Amino acid sequence: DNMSLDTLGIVGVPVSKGQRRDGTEKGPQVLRDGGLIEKLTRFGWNVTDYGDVNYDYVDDDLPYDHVRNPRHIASGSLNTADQVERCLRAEGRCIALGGDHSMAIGTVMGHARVHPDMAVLWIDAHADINTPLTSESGNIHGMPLSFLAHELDNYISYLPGWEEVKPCISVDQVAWIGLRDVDPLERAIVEKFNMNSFSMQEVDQLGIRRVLDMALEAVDPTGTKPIHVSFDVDSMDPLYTPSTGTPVSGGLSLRELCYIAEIVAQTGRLAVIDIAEVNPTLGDKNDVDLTVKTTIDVISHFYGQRRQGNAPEGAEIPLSI
Ligand code: B3U
Ligand code: MN
Ligand code: MN
Repeated sequence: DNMSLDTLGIVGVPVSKGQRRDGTEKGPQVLRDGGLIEKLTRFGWNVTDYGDVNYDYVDDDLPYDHVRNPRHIASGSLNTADQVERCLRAEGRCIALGGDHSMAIGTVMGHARVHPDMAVLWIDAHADINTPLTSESGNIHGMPLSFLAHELDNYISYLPGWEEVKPCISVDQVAWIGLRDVDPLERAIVEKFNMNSFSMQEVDQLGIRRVLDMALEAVDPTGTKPIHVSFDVDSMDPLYTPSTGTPVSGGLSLRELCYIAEIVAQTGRLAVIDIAEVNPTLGDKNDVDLTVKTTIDVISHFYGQRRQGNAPEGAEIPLSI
């Protein structure tokens, strides 16, 4: 393939039916309108926009048990997987703009077709590992990891339309950062499979530097694996990203996200990043503007922006004479 080192693809994943509120389907557009692509271009990236993935409307997509919109999410997830795979093969890197966090079913499946050994950093207030049987809400955005992990296959009940959605990673490939709203049976899953969970408790106890070191050591001990960051903006404190469906106070600061982003960027191995749960229909104009600005800022740090500054290549400082 003709991937050069500085190419990057954008895939919009305008899904909102993984949870109850409309609005996350507008996430890709507000991030584009906020100048994301121009900003990435300024940091030297050759950006190709692959447009938005199709999430087809499905007639009579009745809840199965209490799981809402199962056929719609399954077909959209398969489309997302195809598009992320295509983008990754052509560009080498992909930014998936969501969309609620059910988007990650498709992005991780697509990524796994190209790099099955990827390391996944799941940055979120929530664990998103409910199965259809443990979920109290019936919202699929709280379940993506249960569908993705081989070890949970036996715990997944039948869902209509899900025949082609198959697990593609191991629980050992995942580390969470930022957890602070985990359901009791989700915690039971974390403990049963001895998963890598770094909640806000560990962030407070150890600091973001050690937490990130430990998380990367757990999922990428050799420092060689392609990295998938699944960034739910509700991982951040609602002070910074208020326009999101399930804000939880006591979250990661902008500085902690910038730190994670700069260190991940330094590895040179960030292959796919999901941007999940931006909902521009929640809050007032200030809230939406702040959420979009913060999110674009964080993305920029994942793609080379550094707080110490970035000198242009071959910069010449003007002499006075
Ligand atoms: N764990 C709950 C709540 C939740 C998960 N993800 C979000 N909220 N954003 C659930 O619905 O599964
Ligand atoms: Mn999430
Ligand atoms: Mn969340």
